[in-house]
Amino acid sequence: SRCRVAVLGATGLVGRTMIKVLEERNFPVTELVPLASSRSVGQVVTFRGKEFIIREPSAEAFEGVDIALFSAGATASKEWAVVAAAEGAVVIDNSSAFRMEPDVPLVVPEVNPEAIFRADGTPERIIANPNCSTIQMVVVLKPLHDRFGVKRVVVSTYQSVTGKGKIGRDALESELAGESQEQFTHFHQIAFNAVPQIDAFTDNGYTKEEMKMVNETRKIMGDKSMSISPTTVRIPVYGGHGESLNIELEHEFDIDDVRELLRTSPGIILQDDPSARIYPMPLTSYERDDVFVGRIRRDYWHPQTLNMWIVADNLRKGAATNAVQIAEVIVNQKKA
Ligand code: 11C
Repeated sequence: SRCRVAVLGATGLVGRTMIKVLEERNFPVTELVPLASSRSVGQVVTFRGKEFIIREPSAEAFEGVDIALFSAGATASKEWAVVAAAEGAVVIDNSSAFRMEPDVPLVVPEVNPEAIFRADGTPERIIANPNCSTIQMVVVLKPLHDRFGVKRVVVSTYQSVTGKGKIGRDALESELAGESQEQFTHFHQIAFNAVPQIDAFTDNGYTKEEMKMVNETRKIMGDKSMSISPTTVRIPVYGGHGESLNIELEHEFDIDDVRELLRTSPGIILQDDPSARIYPMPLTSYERDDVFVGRIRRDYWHPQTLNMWIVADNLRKGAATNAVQIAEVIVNQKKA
């Protein structure tokens, strides 16, 4: 059967990764429609050995599109999601434009795949892909919550420069090469540094990135009572976001049960053998689709609380892979 897939933002870091992930996972694309802003028109992307020319988005470009993956920023999403949906596409939107809209599902397939569908079994027309730092955390919280009840999470992030897209990657590269900074619009050097601000501050003293972790997590987990206490930090790495988690549970646990539970949960790879220096790192999670979990241990002072360290490739599970997995759930239920 036909599956025409549009990618809006096809020349960005996430858009390119979406196209790569569609190819790698053998997604049943019958036609690829790569779209981007006028700046990128005429550039080519390669998919399954064939070159495709980038076009600008328009109602016509979305005609006959079944699935539209959006990663061109919130402004473009607000402009084009309704247009694509009116043309009959299911839009899977990686921007923050619709995430907190009550009628728009916010989905991580390991956690709440059922939210994709309406009561009549058809998929919603617009589905939001969460923020990268939220996605990797909820993949780990979900099995813990189902089994032990998660009460409170204190999380500190160590986020890759690629979260800012090409600008972030280029800034680090040029700083490491000792080049002038004038072309970049950031406030602090990131090379050899750590910056405890991602996105703008809100009135409550937390950044927007931190409030995404609070609000998106509660929506995806369907639990408004869970308290999340985040500090988000940019560090000079490529390849993945790290998160240190301190998780207070409602019920007592055995640490080996926790390890076994996470080892067998979907989307997780356990890398937890400290004596052999095995634990997750951005370099080793790079270009992988899973969430890597290690350093699992009981909080020394609070016996009903866990500590762990998790890493995922923010362009993959944090963005492109999660969006393609949502599309996979839709295509697979059509087949069933
Ligand atoms: C970062 N998490 O690492 C951000 C990027 O809401 O999709 C993704 C922003 C978003 O800078």
